[in-house]
Amino acid sequence: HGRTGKGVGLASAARRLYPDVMDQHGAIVVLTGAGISAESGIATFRGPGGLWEGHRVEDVCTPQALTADPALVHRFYDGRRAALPDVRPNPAHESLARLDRAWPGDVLIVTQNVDDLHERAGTRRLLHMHGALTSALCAACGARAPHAGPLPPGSRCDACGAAALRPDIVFFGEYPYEMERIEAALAACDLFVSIGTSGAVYPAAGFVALAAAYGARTLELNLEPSAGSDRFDETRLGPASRLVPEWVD
Ligand code: BV8
Ligand code: ZN
Repeated sequence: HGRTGKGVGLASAARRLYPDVMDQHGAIVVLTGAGISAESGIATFRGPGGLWEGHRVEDVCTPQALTADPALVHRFYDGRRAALPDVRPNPAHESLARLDRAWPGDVLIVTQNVDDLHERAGTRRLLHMHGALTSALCAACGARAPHAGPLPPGSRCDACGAAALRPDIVFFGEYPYEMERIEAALAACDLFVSIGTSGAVYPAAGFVALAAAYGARTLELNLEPSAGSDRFDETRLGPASRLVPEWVD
């Protein structure tokens, strides 16, 4: 490449990183977690201030909690959805959007996050494996539809009419979205990069081992060592808003 001015930066950065892997426009899979949105002002889960009304995400983000106390669970997600207009993408989201636009090979950004900061930065090859605050799921017919504003328990589904809308969030014990597509991308990628995740939650925490088993090079960009750091070829410690632009550009 080098056809577009932008391409030169990416190409030289990639060659500097993994010359053997990236010359032939290698395929890249990026996994992001709450750490990439921390500098945009969205609290992470397992750091200081990671609790919400004294609850751990593991206690609020389950089908049992939704059945036992729907108002609490809906309130948890309504509060996080309402905060979206007050935050904006940071340089880490913006440089991943540049990578998505400028890299000539395959790129897939898989996020565990439910905020819309990757979309708002312009990333298109994006997949929310744990769902999204900006959509609602019908517990009766499975329809998913964009949703803004509060989502009170008993909200009605436009597709089937049932009063069964719930936050479109993958709870603990529920199957993450698009696992087949993710596994295929991991099997085919030349480089796997993990950004801002503690490696505490599966199956996302197992992606590095899967990518490495298929021969990909693996890189971790995180503020502090994670549960999976020793599985990566390389770990760089620091804030995502500095490390991600340095890696991409
Ligand atoms: C499933 C919903 C079956 C949305 C979430 C025992 C062993 C293995 C697995 C299990 C087990 N017991 C139970 C399980 C299964 C369970 C699980 O893994 N539990 C954990 C707690 C042990 N997993 C599930 O139930 C999943 N489903 O397994 O189904 C299956 C089996 C096989 C294959 C397919 C299906 C469903 C998991 C999804 C649950 N939903 N969220 C929401 O409310 O947000 S998980 C929740 O945690 C969020 O999605 C979040 O993304 C995710 C992971 O957290 P992180 O993103 O990593 O955030 P965290 O705060 O932990 O860390 C932030 C990191 O950023 C830190 O490292 C920090 O250092 C760093 N950081 C901070 N600031 C910065 C920074 N980095 C850079 N710059 C900064 N400025
Ligand atoms: Zn429905």
